[in-house]
Amino acid sequence: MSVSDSTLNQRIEALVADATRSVPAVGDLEALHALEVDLTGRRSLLVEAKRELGRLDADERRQLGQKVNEARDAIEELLAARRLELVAEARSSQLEAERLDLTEREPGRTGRLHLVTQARDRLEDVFVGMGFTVAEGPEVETDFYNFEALNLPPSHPARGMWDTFYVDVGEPGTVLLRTHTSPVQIRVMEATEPPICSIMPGRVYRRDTADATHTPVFHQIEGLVVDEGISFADLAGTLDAFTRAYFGREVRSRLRPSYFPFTEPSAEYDISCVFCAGVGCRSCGGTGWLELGGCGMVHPNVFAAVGYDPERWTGFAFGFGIDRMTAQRHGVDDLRELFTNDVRFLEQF
Ligand code: 2NM
Repeated sequence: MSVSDSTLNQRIEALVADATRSVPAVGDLEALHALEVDLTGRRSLLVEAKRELGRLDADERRQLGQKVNEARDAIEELLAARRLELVAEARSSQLEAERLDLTEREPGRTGRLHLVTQARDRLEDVFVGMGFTVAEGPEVETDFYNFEALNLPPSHPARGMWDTFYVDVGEPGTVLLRTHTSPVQIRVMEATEPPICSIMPGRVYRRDTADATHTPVFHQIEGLVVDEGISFADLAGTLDAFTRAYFGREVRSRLRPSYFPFTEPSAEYDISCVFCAGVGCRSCGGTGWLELGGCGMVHPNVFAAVGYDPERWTGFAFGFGIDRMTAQRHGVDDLRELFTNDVRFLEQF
């Protein structure tokens, strides 16, 4: 081995030793790139040594060549490892810098859930306690899920019961904002075999002018139970158990005949007035009862639309408005208050 190539050998070893200390200590990607140029670039020792190889005899060339390659591999591995670390650090500090705090809480004040959200959470708790699962679905729906599968073909006169917002997508009249959460029940039935015992809470849309008793956006909760041998008595018992669990043991429920295209028979669901215990007061218009929602036995055509055999399965469904029920309970006499989001109103609850 010549003098020059044994010095080269030592310098390469020193270079690797130096890189082993310096590369992991580099603080940012720019500095890492500069160090990479120093260590492996055109003017680096490794490239210089490669050039020297030509002047060596075969044996020495092989030895030094191997040395250079090993050194390059080791250094590139160090660089790659540090680059990975720095990229990860840069990414997480960027994420941290761009993070948006959407809570908007003032120091020393605790935020709260919106009144409607509180009501929805409690409704879910009560139903889950009774064995229901919670299902959700899209707010932008098709005519099929919102109407047709619910026994409302295009010609059905009862379609006028819902003032629908249509979305300007596809064929006119095919895409809409759901007018009730029932399309979620259709989706659940399509996706699973009975037994089904689910509730579907969520936001729904009707083309109404906002006034004290109407808002174009509101919240519903619907329930669906399907199995063999489900009867109207199961419907009445379930709603009664819910009434007592949610409103209190002393509150009673009753059903009155009604009409919905998707249920037969159909009924209105009332509870005894929670303000006057059924005696009659201003809140219940002197009747002693508060109207909560509707219900009924799922129409055989609805089962047929989702591919269930109507001869085998029976079931009931019910639905009511969360906003109205909550407003009534808290003596809010204008539903618009729920969506104006004036904190002076909201922080009362
Ligand atoms: C209501 C009242 C009565 C209902 C029925 C169905 C389905 F999908 F099973 F046919 N979903 N929702 C229903 C029945 C909803 O809300 C006032």
